[in-house]
Amino acid sequence: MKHTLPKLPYAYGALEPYIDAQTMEIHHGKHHQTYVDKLNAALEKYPDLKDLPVEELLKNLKTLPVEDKDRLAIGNHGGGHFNHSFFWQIMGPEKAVDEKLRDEIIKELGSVEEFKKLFTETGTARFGSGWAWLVRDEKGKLEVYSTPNQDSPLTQGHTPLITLDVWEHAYYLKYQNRRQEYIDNWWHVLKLL
Ligand code: MN3
Repeated sequence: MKHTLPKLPYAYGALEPYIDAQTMEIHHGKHHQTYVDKLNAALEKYPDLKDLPVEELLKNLKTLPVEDKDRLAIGNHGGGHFNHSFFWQIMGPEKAVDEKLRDEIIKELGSVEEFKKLFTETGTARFGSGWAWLVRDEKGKLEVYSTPNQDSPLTQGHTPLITLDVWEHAYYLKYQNRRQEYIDNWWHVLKLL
């Protein structure tokens, strides 16, 4: 089984004006596709791993029976594949509020506004390329943090709930160096809250 690029659940222009169609087309069609291709290439010599879903590869990354350079490639490109697949799904042109998640955020983090402020600060402060996350940790508690590069919370045993790509390729065409403005606008297309 080869890993494949998932179809976007909406048109490239559906998140306008907050995320422009050209950025979406390049981000999904080129960047994400490249992670899928390179993940498949890294798995070529491991037939036993070829049928594992990307989530399982990432959850078990530290103990996969592979050479270290391949572990790095599977983490980078598998992370890139999973993180983007997840990211596309939580966005949309229309809100589909997850009331249960909303209530949990209010209970554990004070309010939706406080969560947004913390998440925005976390994404803005990530040095270089990476992702901001809201996760459920191994004890069931909500946590907000960022990861570098394509590192995935799955590898730490955490369950992703919300994520934001803060690599420059996610926003540079429209926002150039204005990451904070990209994040502020992104809340409009996060469908869950
Ligand atoms: Mn990206």
